[in-house]
Amino acid sequence: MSTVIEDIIARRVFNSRGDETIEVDVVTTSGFGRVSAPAGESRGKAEVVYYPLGGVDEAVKKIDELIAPEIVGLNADLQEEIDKILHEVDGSKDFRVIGGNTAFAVSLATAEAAANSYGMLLFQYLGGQVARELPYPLGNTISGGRHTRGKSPDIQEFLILPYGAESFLEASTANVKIHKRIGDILRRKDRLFSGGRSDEGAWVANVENTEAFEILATACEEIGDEIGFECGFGVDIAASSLWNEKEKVYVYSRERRKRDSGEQLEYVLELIRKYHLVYVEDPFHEEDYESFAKLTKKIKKCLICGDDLFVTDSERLSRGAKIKAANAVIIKVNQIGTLTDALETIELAERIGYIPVISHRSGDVCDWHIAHLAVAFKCPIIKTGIVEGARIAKINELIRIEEFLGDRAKMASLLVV
Ligand code: 2PG
Ligand code: MG
Repeated sequence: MSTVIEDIIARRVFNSRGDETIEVDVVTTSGFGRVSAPAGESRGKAEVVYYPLGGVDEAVKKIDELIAPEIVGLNADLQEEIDKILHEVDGSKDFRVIGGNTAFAVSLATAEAAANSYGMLLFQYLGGQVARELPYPLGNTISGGRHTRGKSPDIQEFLILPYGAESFLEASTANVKIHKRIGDILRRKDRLFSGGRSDEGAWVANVENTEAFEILATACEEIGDEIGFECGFGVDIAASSLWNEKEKVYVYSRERRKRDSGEQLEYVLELIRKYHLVYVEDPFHEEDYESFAKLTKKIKKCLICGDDLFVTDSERLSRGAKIKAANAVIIKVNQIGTLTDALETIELAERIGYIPVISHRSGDVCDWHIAHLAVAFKCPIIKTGIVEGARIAKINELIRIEEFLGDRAKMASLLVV
């Protein structure tokens, strides 16, 4: 068995939105890893740059001309060294030269190739014997904001979290049932409901925020009663998309309302209390650490999660931690570029008591790697949709991992809810 990298092959493929993306094969003497990169729609300003000028074709060239010569011949299990080389070859702070998605695909395909060379699954290779905890699936049911066009809620994602489940299979079954029940309710409510779904497989419906909350509350309660465990819900407000920097207000166009920072704080607090929300992501825009801290201080049993706020960057997370802004952090490897960078953020989160929530992107691919990262790096929550091919790829992989672990499998502990 040998992990020596013999070849790196890059190509242009498509993501679930039909946009071009990069795919990378890392071939070792005794194994192989293949990864293609996802893409966000509501991206944080501090995320790395996805591609160099010239797009995916240029990224493929960079791999052939700049990256492969540096990496071929090295051992694929030298993850940190390879990720360091990616930074050195790029030379910029935000991967603008080779592209963050280029780095992402090479970095993750290297890990996959190493695991494969050892005859191990990715989660075993990265997490070792102790990796046996399954995450709770946080699933999108109704889309709004920048993830939709036309009439829809202002809030980007209405999410469910079946935190009472005792296995991943039970949890993902609950999510599918609730998603279907929400579809039934929407159909009954609106004869014109087309059954349309967003990129993430969530319903696109002509409802306002308040109606969406009521529908989620009903569906979670009904299905919770049927299956016999608690299912909570929450939101990704994606507030940077609502923020108007000039006027210093959040613009809720569907509601025809504007809220300044203080009003936004009151509004979110009211939502948490009224609907017993268990999860709120990006309730404020990406530079407003102070409001995140104020909200976190005022609530008890709810995860306040930073996505655009932290962009999987350990420096931004430690800045937030100093004032206790949020208590959870979204982990999207392609926001920061490499596996090593993402792991640094996860490790920091663990040290400072923040919950790492591993996440898909709205434009994703049928890869399942984040399912393995969740188990390997003990992320108690995976945010990856409920239906739609790219989401199901990850959900089904976790069902397989749970089966593979057998009696050793257990659900992660989610103390906050
Ligand atoms: C988010 C994500 C994923 P995007 O805001 O959390 O749901 O969206 O990938 O478009 O940034
Ligand atoms: Mg988000």
